Amino acid sequence: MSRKSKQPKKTGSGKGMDRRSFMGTLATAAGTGAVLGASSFAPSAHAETVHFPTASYLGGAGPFRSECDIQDCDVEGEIPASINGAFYRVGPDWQYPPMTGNIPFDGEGHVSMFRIANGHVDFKSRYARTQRFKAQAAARKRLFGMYRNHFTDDPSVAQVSRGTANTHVVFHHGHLFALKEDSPPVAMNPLTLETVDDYYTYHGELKSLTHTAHPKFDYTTGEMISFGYEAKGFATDDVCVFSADAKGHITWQAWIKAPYVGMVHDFAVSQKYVAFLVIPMATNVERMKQGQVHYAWDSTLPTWFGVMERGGDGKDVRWFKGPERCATHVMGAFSDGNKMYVDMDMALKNQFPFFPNLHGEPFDPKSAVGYVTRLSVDLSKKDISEYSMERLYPQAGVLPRQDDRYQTLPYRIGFMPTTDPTKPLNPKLGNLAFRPTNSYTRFDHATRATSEFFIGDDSSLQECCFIPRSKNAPEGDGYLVGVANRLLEGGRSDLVIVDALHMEDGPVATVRLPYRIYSQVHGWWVPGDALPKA
Ligand code: V55
Ligand code: FE
Repeated sequence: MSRKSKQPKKTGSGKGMDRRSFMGTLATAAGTGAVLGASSFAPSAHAETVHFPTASYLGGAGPFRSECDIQDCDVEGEIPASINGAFYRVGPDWQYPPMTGNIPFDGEGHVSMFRIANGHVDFKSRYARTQRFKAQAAARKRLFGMYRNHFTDDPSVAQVSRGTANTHVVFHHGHLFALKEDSPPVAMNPLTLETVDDYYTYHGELKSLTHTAHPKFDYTTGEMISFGYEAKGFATDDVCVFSADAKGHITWQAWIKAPYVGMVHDFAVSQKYVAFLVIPMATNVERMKQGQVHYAWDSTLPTWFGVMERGGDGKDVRWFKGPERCATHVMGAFSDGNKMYVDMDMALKNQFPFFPNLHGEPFDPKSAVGYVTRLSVDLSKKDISEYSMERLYPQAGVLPRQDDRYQTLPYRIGFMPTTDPTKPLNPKLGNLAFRPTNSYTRFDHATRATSEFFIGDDSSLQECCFIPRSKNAPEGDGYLVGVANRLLEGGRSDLVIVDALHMEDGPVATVRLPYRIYSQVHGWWVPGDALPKA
């Protein structure tokens, strides 16, 4: 497939090349003028020695930069015999030192896999070979500037996709997709983690120029439902919603307009409706032209909750207003008749210290604390203009998940990494600016009961992911997996496996890695029988 057919706006580079070959890799950059001449060692292309400023090591966002393979990781405890599959995770990991002031969300996507079967665990990690990664590798230097700001790029990469593939990794129609919401998916081989397509367009059927990192899966139909925002290009208010069937063909596509151009990070799909939340993390073209990141938090803006019929043409979309709030992730969503319910982790104000507040307010950690909050509207009411909100639990946290088999369906069980302030903190850690994420909480919406796994006083937990105990196990019956950082060991990483029905019992198994791996944004479980044969 030529790059031209895959990427209509980005012509003139490497047409018809085998993108997996070394020459193809070179051509990716050479065709754009980044590296001219036969040798990637042309001195003008990389006059500077690579050196990372110390600050870029902070915040747990890397750089790690090592692609690894460990066969038979060291396991403490017992891996349940029924666990067979792969836990994938992705996060940003700087390939080259970032532009001064750039933010962790702009590092190159690094994907890792814990392949678990018969009590054994193999670990593998590979960078996604995005167009951007390959161009920078060929030039031996950074060519892209600030987070989602093309004004700050080297002119040579104007035709190269900016996507970093650093946010989420999911599996559908045989492909592992590394996702960034400003660009189409990057397809990887689920067994080898080789990049097989750096600009995936669903057999050429994708009309949106962008693709969310949070597609939803309807396990009753095999569909992957997805969307793109800024879908007709930079700073456009167009949102494209679509669905791909089990073979990756787009069978439904609709366009709607957002009330303003703001971050639409996640979305919600029920059997009947699709819902979006637009938050005051607003695209700021003026600031971008001054060399800043894509977003600034505009506290004068409302939130808008948009609901449309799934499978419709989008003309029915209704936008319901709400106050300033920050919410990025959906735990679960369902409809009941004409009512749509969406559970998100929601905070009062900007939750991201590295996205500036537009009106000069200092970042407020208290207003940034997220709580599981249920957003709802009754679409049979023609006269309402606002959505409803209810805080469901007192636990503070972010990155909620569910038993993913229940996506689009009425669901009862949710999970979230939380910070339990009643638990001890190891005195050897001294005075930390923030308490580490020290627990995973299980939420039962039917009874509002919760239970908690506490990792210990010296560790911090990344996002968790649910593994069903068996294919047809009841909702929430299975295990949680997630990476812990051992804070007294330089952040060394362990994968913990917790019985989701016995959260308080501690991990049933701990997979000990010999080093600190880069921090994950999101992760995904793929059962062994869905993976291709080795
Ligand atoms: C998020 C993460 C991103 C991003 C936008 O968690 C939003 C939310 C890792 O990149 O670009
Ligand atoms: Fe996310």
